[in-house]
Amino acid sequence: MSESRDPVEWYRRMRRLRRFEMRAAELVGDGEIAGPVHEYIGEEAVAVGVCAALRADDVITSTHRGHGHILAKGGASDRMYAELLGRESGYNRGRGGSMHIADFSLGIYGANGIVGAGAPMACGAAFTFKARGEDRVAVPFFGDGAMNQGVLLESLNLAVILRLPVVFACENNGFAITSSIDDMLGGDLVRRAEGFGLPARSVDGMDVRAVHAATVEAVERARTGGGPTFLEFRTARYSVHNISQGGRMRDNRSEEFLAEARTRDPVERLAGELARDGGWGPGGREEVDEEVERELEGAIGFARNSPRPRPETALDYMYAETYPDFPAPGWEH
Ligand SMILES: Cc1ncc(C[n+]2csc(CCOP(=O)(O)OP(=O)(O)O)c2C)c(N)n1
Repeated sequence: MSESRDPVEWYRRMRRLRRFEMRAAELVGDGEIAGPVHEYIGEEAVAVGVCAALRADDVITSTHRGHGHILAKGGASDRMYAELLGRESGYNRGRGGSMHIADFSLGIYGANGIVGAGAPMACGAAFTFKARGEDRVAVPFFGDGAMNQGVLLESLNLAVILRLPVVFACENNGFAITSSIDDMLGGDLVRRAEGFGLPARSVDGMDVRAVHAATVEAVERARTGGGPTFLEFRTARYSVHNISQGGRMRDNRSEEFLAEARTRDPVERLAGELARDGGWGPGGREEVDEEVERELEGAIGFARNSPRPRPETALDYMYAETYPDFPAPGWEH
């Protein structure tokens, strides 16, 4: 999905993320999706604001809560639903499920179930861009919980010493599964990042305009050789950590906490601003919403009508059969 500075387009993308997730939750409830689904609802402004500041040839790495990042970078909803429903037409031919969706052609270097693991991958991509003299940028998305992972901290250090074109996008929703950041994080998130020697700032992650503006600035710095930036986006996830056929996970956040978060809803906030400023086109919000519903309805239909992998192919694609340069000349067992 291309760069965009159009707030109506941002709304369309956020609405698409939200409705994609709501329909996915229904499909879990109906027993059509077997694996776990980590809903992104409430955090839409982060993925949309960040990805709208990226070029098509920039890359992202994602997380276990990845649907929003993938859709915002241009992922196809039909192939995503097909993957969630375990169909051959899915991004991973139905074998990967929610946490392994990737599309290298769109610069999506993959969702990732290993907390923090997208950061070194983004550094690797950025290192390649720099070595080749390309002005491309890599953005790892990760949560506040990942800030306690060693590999994330090593990646911050590496990005600084190699002056890599990376924009670290930290989605601080205040919780890692059921653990509050107040109980889990020593010091302050932004100051911790600053300690590695890169510019770091905190941004209202419920405001897509603020997310976009901060990212544009960081991307510009990275693209022009200024090195990495750390952005903390203060956001909120509305749902429990994940849902699955096994039921909903325990949630120890209070009703008051969730109710307060919903008063800052990113989708409704932008919709309200557009209404106030006369920013909607002739068809208004309704036209955009209907367009999104039509797309998702078609995407779910596509997934449902796609065949499941045949059982005898269960091990296909598990192992690489050949490596172009392996074994290397002279290499012996
Ligand atoms: C290396 C590793 N450790 C632990 C886990 C188990 N785990 C899955 S999600 C999660 C919490 C992640 O929290 P955060 O990074 O804040 O992301 P959020 O779920 O809030 O989006 C944990 C601990 C894991 N998947 N990988």
